[in-house]
Amino acid sequence: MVAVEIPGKVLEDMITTSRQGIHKDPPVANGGYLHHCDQVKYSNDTCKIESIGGEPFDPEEKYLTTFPGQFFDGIDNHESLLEWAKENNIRVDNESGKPVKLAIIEMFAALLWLDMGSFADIDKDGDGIITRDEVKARAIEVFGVAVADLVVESVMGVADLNGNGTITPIEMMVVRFVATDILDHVATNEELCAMNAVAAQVLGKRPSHVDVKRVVSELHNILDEDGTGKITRDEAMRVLGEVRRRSLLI
Ligand SMILES: [Ca+2]
Ligand SMILES: [Ca+2]
Repeated sequence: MVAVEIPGKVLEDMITTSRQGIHKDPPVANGGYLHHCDQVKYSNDTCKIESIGGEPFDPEEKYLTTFPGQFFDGIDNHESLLEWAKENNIRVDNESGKPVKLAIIEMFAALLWLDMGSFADIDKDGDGIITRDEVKARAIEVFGVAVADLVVESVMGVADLNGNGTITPIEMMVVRFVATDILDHVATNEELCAMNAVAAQVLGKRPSHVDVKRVVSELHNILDEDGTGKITRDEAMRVLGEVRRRSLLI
């Protein structure tokens, strides 16, 4: 999968062209029917995108879009994309992007943290650090013995940002922030409010004024790469992307 900003009109044409067969009588399946996430509202009747992310669609606007990198090699023959890429000298090589399987595993591994309870629920000895054994014990409680080993590898891999084999409250907060954002797309103007709610979950209590100040400022140092004082989803995802991970593909 690769993430590319493409003009709305190119995206609309890709969807429309890939679905031409459904308007034939009888309908013709061509195997390239382009699906999209529920943030895109597209009408098969008018062949138009009506809205994206709840905002009116603008064909001239650029939209950050993720799709298989092979589209740029010509698979499924998305002519409008190929023409646009050629005109604008956009090149996507085979090393770009991330394998779909890995992206999906990371996403679900991040989401699993939402089921793991508070930091205190996992940190059984209360020393402020979560070890692999503590993650495993909690995973057995939450998910059962049968899948615990699989879950441990995934959740440790995605949350241990500095790769030292343990999880700190900040690391847990980052992964929960990302997981919450995957579900609710909270990384907008309400980011800090959302982070407060996350702080409450991670600390297992309503954070005190001092807790929040400390945690949020530490979090800002980790996430606010460009120093604007605001944490963007891109910044959170970049931090997640720097995770030193075991190979989850084997
Ligand atoms: Ca511990
Ligand atoms: Ca760590």
